Amino acid sequence: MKEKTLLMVKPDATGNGNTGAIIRRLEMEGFRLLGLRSLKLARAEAEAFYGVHKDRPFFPDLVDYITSGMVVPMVLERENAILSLREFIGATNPAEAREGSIRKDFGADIQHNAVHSSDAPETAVREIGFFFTEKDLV
Ligand code: FUP
Repeated sequence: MKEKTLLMVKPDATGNGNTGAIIRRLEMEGFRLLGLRSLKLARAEAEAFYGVHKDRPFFPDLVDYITSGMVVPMVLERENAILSLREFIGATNPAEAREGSIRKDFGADIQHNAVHSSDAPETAVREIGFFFTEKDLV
């Protein structure tokens, strides 16, 4: 079944000039780009986006980091997009990520890990809706 998911290029990767290379890999892997933005998140927006982590010790640092520069959220469509994209980006910590994965090749550490992607169907709907409306998606 075709699914939509959200991938967000994070400030370490946009700052290092890796946005284009990451999008290229996604397209080569068969993910079709339906929508794309670039923006800097306000603190309240970042706190809402990562609300599920609000009681975790790393939350303040995560919000500081994700608001420190440009992010590039995008909607991607493919068969089994949510799980296959999670597999393609690799483990949260780049040091543990699969060889050839996006986080292995473009991430530096568990915070500066290049990209975010939705982890389940409900999360994908929520995260797509956070950045895009239906008419943004071709
Ligand atoms: P993921 O779903 O792979 O993005 O990872 P999580 O939802 O577990 O974590 C969300 C983000 O919190 C990660 F991308 C990076 C950050 N994080 C930390 O900075 N430190 C940690 O110990 C765990 C996560």
